[in-house]
Amino acid sequence: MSKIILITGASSGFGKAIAEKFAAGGWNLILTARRQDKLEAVATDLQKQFGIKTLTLVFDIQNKTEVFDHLNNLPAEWQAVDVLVNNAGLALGRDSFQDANLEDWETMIDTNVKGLLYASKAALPYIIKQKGHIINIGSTAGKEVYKDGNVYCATKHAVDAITKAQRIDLLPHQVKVTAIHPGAVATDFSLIRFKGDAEKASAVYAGYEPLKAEDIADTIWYVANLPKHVCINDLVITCVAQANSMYLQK
Ligand code: 8X3
Repeated sequence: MSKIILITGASSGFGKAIAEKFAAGGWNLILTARRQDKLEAVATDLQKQFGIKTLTLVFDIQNKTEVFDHLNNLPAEWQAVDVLVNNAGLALGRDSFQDANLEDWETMIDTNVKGLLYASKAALPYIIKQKGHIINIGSTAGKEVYKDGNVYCATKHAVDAITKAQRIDLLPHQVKVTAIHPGAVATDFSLIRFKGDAEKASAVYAGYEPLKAEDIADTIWYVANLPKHVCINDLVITCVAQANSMYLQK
C-alpha cells in the first residue's frame, strides 16, 4: 500500500518541491494551502505525471477552526498519515525591533508557530496510530538571531523548541520528530518577505549559488525513508557559500 504524506503550504516553494519528490517516489499526497487554484494545479499535475492519489484541503493555517475541521476529520482512506511536513511559514519584513510592523509580527507568529501547533495537534491522532513522523521546517534563523530578524528569528527558535518538545513527549508513541533548518534557498521567500519588491528579493540570492527548493525536498525524502529505528533529530542545511545566518561568502 502506498504511503501518505501530509504537507502544509504545498502550493509553492519547498512544499511544492516536497510534493513532487514524494509523488515521484509513489507516495499519495494530502496537500494543504490557502490558494485553491495553485494547489489544485500542483495536485492535478502530479496525479497525471505519477499516477498517485491526492487530497487537497484549502484552509488558512492561521485559523484554528479551519485547521481542526480539515485535519481532524480526514476521510477514512486518508487517515493512515505516515509523515506530516509542517512547511507552511513565512517571513514578513526585515526591520529593526523599533521600526517593525506589529501586524507582520502577528502574521508570522500565527503562521509559523500557532499554525504549526494547530496542524501538529489536529493530525496527531493519525500520526500516533501510524507510528509516523513529524518533520518541522525550521531555519538557520532558528539557530542564531540576526540583525533586523527579531520576530522571524523568534518564531523559528520556537519551531526548534517545539520540535524538541514533541520528540520528548511523543517518545512513548514511537513517533519520529525531525527539524530541518535551511539557510538561504532561492524561492519566493524573499519576495514575500519584502512584500513584492523584486529588486530587494533577488539581491538576497545574488553573487553566490543558494540552495534550491529541490535540495530541501531531497533531504526530506532521505530523512523520511530511513529504517524504522533511525530518526534524524535536527539537521541544518546551507549552500556551501553560507556558514550560518551571519556568514555568507558572495
Ligand atoms: C530563511 C533563511 O537567513 O532568511 O529562513 O532567515 S534567512
